[in-house]
Amino acid sequence: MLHERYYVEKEKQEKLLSMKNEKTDFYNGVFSRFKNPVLTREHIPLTWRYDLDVNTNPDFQERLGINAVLNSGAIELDGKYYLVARIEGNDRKSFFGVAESDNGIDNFRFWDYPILLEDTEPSETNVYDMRLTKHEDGYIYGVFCSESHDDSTSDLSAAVAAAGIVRTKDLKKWERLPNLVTKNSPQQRNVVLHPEFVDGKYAFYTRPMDSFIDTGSGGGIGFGLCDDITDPVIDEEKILSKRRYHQITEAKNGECTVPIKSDKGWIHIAHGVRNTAAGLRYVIYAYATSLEDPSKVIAEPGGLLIGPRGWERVGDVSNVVFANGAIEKEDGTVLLYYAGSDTRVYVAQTSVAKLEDYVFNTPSDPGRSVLCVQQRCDMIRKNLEILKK
Ligand code: M1P
Repeated sequence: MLHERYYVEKEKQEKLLSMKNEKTDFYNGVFSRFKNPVLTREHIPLTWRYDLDVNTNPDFQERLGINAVLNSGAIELDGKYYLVARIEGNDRKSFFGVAESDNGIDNFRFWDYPILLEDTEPSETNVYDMRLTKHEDGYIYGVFCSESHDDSTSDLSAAVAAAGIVRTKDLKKWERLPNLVTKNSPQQRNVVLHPEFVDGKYAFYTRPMDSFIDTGSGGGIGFGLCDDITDPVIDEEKILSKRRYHQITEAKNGECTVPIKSDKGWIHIAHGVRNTAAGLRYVIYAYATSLEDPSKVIAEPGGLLIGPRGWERVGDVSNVVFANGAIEKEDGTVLLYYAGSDTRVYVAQTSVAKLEDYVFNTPSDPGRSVLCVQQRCDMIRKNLEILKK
């Protein structure tokens, strides 16, 4: 017999899991927002949190609580939508779990077990933010942050971030490969594997960093090639999306999702960070690179694509939107999964055509207030002429 509270909690959860999601009335012509988050800590199976044995847990207490469900990799396989979510336990350690849905916008349910990675990195303390790449070599790769304590100092909170790599064919069996080595960057986070070979090599979007939080001399999102994914070494990184003074990328930036191929170029979704009196503010932006040379930027719309709004702003790390997964459907619809304030996962719906229009036709940031006003006045003047007719 189970504790009576189990049935109450189970029913509450079933109601949440089977809730339909609807678009909000938010409009900007580029993407739609949805009312409900697609994943929250309440989506985590009760079996992951409670000991259901009434002898060892007579009061039905949560034994291994979950604090948040956030930055999720995303992939479509055989008509189903999968999120490989970052799940953070009450103990602050993150791990990965696969949640599955038929439509990608609601009814996500976690599989029976979280992903147990091969324990090949003895100093690794935490793992998070997996990007999933369907690579043309036939594997699905997961690239994530592998974090260890920095033993070279007595500072308890000093850490080292590296890019961990796993691969799979079915999201069930995962093979762990060595962590990525970038010869010129001591730390890496937000590393994404490009889906195609470039000059016959594996191509990575990197984010060179001098230290764990500050990117320091790291100038932005990098690009590097590696010959052998089973011994992944990048000799040289070229900076493509740069950090810039008084723009959304001033403090740091990072590649969010696997780039999306359009007729005009690779469309990249990234995050930009600025510092404020209230702490770091994370927004999502987009840019494009050339189809012939994915390391060459060909369009850079100014400003943010998604900023934290409403409830998205509230959570463990407030004022943050962060994405690491998107799915392009066969009809060109794009589902972009983004976390609100490191606490829960939302979905935005757009399309390759809309993103292409946005990336190639949104004016770039001219860099100074006076130029921005001129840019806006040019549009207003044209609009007033149109309205006069
Ligand atoms: O707390 C916001 C985000 O901070 C980090 O991103 P970045 O490396 O760009 O600073 C990541 O740890 C991410 O998980 C987190 O959402």
